[in-house]
Amino acid sequence: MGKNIAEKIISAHLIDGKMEVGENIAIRIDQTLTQDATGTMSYLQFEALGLKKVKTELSVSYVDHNMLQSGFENADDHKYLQSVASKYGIYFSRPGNGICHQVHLERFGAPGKTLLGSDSHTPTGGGIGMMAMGAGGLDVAVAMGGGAFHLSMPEVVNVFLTGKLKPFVTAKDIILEVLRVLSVKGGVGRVIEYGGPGVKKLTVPQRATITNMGAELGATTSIFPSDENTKAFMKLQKRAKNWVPLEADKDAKYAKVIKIDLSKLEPMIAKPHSPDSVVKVKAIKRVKVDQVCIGSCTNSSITDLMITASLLKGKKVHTDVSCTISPGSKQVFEAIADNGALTDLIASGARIIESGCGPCIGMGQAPSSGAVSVRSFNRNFPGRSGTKDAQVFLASPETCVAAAITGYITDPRELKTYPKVKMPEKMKIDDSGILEPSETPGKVKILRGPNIQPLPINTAMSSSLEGEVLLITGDNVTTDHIMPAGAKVLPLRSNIPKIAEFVYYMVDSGFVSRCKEKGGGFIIGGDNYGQGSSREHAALAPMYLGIKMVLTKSFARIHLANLINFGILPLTFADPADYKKIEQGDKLKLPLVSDIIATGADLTVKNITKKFDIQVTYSLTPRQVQIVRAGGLLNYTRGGGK
Ligand code: MIC
Ligand code: SF4
Repeated sequence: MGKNIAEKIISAHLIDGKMEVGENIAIRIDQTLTQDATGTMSYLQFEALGLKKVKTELSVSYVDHNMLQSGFENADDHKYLQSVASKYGIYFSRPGNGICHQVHLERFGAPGKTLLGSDSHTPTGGGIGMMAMGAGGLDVAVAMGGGAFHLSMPEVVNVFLTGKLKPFVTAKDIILEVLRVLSVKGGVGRVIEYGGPGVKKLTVPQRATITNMGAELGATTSIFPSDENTKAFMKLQKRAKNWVPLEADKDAKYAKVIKIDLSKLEPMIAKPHSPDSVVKVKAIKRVKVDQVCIGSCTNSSITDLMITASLLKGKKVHTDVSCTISPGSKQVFEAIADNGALTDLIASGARIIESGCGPCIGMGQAPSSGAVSVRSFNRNFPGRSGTKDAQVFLASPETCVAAAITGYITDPRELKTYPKVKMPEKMKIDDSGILEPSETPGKVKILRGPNIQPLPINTAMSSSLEGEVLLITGDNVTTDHIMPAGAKVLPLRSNIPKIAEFVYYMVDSGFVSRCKEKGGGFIIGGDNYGQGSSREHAALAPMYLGIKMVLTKSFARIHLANLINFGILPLTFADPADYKKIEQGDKLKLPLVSDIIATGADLTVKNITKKFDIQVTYSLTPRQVQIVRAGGLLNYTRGGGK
């Protein structure tokens, strides 16, 4: 039987398990990437493994998130990351060299390879036919140590593209349409594989926009074939030797096919506060805009910025709008400087920011109170911009420019002439922003500033669990709700005791003190609990506060794995209707839970306060059961577990 692209890559990397949907499989990881906000923890964990060198084909450490240096913390982390990389055989992409996903696509990614990254937008690599997945920092540390990546075999959904995009309709509108159709949980347990004649009409940067924002579907990853366009991109990067063709077999099977006629698409926009709140731009009437931000790992390629510059050329940003532009990489930044496009951007009144994540993660440029911000980014969760009551919309760079010029959310087709921007035929390749690992690693001293605190380690699970419900959340709670980012909190990523003070603080400022007062307890969640980022701090910090169990209607993939990795028991309601019967403050008991999950027997949670039993399920593999019982993956590995 024929194979689709995902099956081809998985079978070539399969170490353990059967490739049947839902089965637990283990695959070999060729490449890893980390970024600074998750990287310090990941390297502390790698150090704890006690190895001399990474065992992957290639590992890269990027600095792109924690770029504001308003205190010593971020700068300390950068030094630590640089020294660790040098010592352990890891390439180091310096601050200013660009956003991890953009730079990895340009300089390191290769079709047919597996890539595991401690960032949820790692699937960007799917734009060149990689099987690229996001994971918690601990899973990435294990992969750097040569360990397999364990996942449940996803089902593969085909998005079949026909036709050609019309002027002012973009790759961003394609992924926004997919999000409209599938929703933020529509990709859970799935790989989204693109195919059909429409694929040929999309360049690599366009494909990468789509695979990048596939993270918002909750998908395991998204992937495109590797074809002539991929080859042209690799050639442009002077890496043609890394190109291999990759396509689905003619008789490949898919769990579902979604057809999109590109010629029928129109400019789309995601309304506050979810990437799947998608409507046509023209449906939004007279919304005044305060801020426009162009950039992020979704839309900061050379073509994105060339289109932005061409549309802004000779125009001025509206006086009521603050417009920022952050190039995705030093390569892109230099190219627009060399060809003069940067001058057009500066002349328009746009504010140019260094290459990095910047406003996307609330690292500066927080909008004014109640502001409307239109961004070419991928997430618009409440408060993520740094301003609690800001209204963030997500759209293409074209729609962003239309808003920047007119001061209102405007269909970009009103700008009339669509610039003819093609992929450049040549790019200047200068890898001076990427440092090679040391040839004398024994001499490298690891630099640990006071911001880098030891990793807290959980204790083994106790035989029974008892405690209070400390919080009940709704559906689609994001890791931005659980463990907020932003300029104030991000610098504490290497300091769990300090960052733990901010768990859920935008949602319920009393949560942390309740945890302390009650000596820990439980969280009850709705559907798709923990969607969004890969940040393991959203599990690690609650663990530090004594959270032992999270009971939900369903979980998002990466957060579920992170809870298990840090020894928090993830359970789901057998009957979702029971969710409504629990109240904050209820006392719950799970008698002999450790033994019960070890045998795989049915599990009941007792509500002592309201005197009723709740049937729960735990879809944990035998290995995951052992990890949770041990109090997390580090304890499990130290105890000899594989
Ligand atoms: C994000 O976009 O939310 C982040 C910040 O890149 C996160 C990683 C992190 O929290 O450090 C992600 O996407 O995984
Ligand atoms: Fe950075 Fe934003 Fe991309 Fe996350 S989504 S990696 S914060 S640019």
